[in-house]
Amino acid sequence: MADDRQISKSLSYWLRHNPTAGNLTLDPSGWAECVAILDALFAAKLPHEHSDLLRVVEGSDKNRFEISADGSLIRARQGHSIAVDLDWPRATPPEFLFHGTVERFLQAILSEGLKPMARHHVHLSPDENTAKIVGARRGKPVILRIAADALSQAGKEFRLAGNGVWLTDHVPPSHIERL
Ligand code: HQG
Repeated sequence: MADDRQISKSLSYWLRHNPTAGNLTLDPSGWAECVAILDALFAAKLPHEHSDLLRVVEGSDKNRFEISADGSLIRARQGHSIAVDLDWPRATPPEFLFHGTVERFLQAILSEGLKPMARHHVHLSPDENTAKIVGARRGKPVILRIAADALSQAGKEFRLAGNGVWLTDHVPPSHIERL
């Protein structure tokens, strides 16, 4: 439904980048009150029942949002450009993780490594197919294979977000291979 897509886009914008635009306050871990979100949806002339919010959160293809156990709070699982402490657990990655990008970024990536750019972390996918979908947002996808286990053993910190996306601060060129 077109409205659901617009609700999802608005949630992404408010919860990752600009809470003020929705008149919202986020706590240090990025949570906003569901009630405040319903008000923001109302102000944006979008469907604003609690059920509308739940439907969009549950229908998100990438599990972008998380509702607190008591149902009163909502946050984006990752992708922020504003400062939030996401407190995802440190985890030991599998041997390889994947990153989907496009040809025009390759030269920079292979010389300076993968950088978070506008986000807080480099986002890595658990499988090639997911990486392909991520890369395809920008054009013909190029898949990079990351030697994640080797990096982890060398002390690099990896965190696993609730939706299966792996987060880290930087991937050096030495551990990137183009597939
Ligand atoms: C590239 C979406 C030049 C990087 C997706 C990427 C994902 C460099 C772009 C999630 C570089 C950043 C994240 C360097 C990295 N020089 N370019 N040194 N290092 N890049 O969107 O990984 O729909 O911030 O390859 O599905 O594409 O938002 O990161 O192309 O899960 O929920 O710089 O966002 O999910 O782009 O995507 P992004 P991403 P959502």
